[in-house]
Amino acid sequence: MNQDQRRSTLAHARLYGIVDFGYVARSDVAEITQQLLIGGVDVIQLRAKGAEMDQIIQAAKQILPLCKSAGIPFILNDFPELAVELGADGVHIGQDDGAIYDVRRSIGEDMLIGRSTHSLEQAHKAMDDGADYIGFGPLFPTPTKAGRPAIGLEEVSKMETEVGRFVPAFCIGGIKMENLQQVLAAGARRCVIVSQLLTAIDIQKATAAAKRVIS
Ligand code: 3NM
Repeated sequence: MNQDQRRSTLAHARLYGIVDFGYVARSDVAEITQQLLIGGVDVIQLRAKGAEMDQIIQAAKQILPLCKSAGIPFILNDFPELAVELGADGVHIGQDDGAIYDVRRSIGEDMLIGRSTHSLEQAHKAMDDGADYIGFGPLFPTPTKAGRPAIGLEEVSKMETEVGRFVPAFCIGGIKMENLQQVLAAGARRCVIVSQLLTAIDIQKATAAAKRVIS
């Protein structure tokens, strides 16, 4: 995927899926990635907090070709240099992972940089600093990022108008089928859903159901 394809795929993306080691056994990485892709996720991230480097590399090498053949960007959480080495489409970084400018300098212009933001102010800053997309949340309390306070729905609409119109913004954190309509009604256009998809009995079906609502 070249730079233009990466950015245009992202511009059309609605549902962002994460292969999160907190829910996915190492042996199931390929199978679960496939289910998310068939279900209709538009972006896939590997999030492997606390994992050994060789496990991250092994998982990324399984996910990458699946994303490539689906025409979907593959984003690595953290580790910009590794993302380059692996040939990932982008890297996702948190608020504490340094300046976007420094990551851009190390990975170049072609790859995507996503930034987690937890307030309207941070969303503006990420856009101004050149993020290709942002995460915005957590909207609701979530076991996937335990301890981080929920920001609620109040700022979603303003964030979409002021930032999301220019830089794809994915709402995240505690989003489920049960509250998805409410999140969209608050102004969200794109979402990340992690635990509800990964703990579903039928991941493909759950993903397709969420995609239908969000599209
Ligand atoms: N980042 P779930 S919330 C990985 O707000 C992550 O930056 C967040 O998982 C943020 O869909 C979150 O299970 C967890 O709540 C999302």
